[in-house]
Amino acid sequence: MTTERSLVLVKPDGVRRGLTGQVLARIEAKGYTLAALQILTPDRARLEQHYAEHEGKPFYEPLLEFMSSGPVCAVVVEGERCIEGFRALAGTTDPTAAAPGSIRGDLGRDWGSKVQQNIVHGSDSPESAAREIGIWFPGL
Ligand code: DAT
Ligand code: MG
Repeated sequence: MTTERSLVLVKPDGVRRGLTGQVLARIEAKGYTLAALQILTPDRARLEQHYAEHEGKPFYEPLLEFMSSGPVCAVVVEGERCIEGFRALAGTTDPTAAAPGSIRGDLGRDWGSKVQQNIVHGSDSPESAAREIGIWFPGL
């Protein structure tokens, strides 16, 4: 058994477009559990922590601006190998290139901005998941 937890975000573009329910439905249809959930507009301090690995990259400032532009839905997803599994459900970072059938492939589009507005975030490793869950759900 390798039951894992992953930190998933429905980003401001997903919430704004009314896609939160579809994203959660895909997670549940895959057999994963929603262990915790909250809707909030993240402040810069939280986003600096969350995206620390990307500091200094050309898309970093537009990314933080976009991510603080409205409510996000933060979710702790639980399930067998759900970290890799949710990344597969999400599809690749660029929504234009993401495979049809994936969240980004089916629902995302290129908005021509400096940052990919690709609907969802999912942790990329068990270490990232533990770190990110601590940022969004301290004490969980
Ligand atoms: P992912 O969200 O697929 O894990 P990432 O961690 O490399 O991708 O980057 C975090 C976010 O930053 C990503 O969801 C969208 C944005 N981003 C990444 N690379 C980008 C690029 N080359 N141009 C514009 N935005 C980018
Ligand atoms: Mg990432």
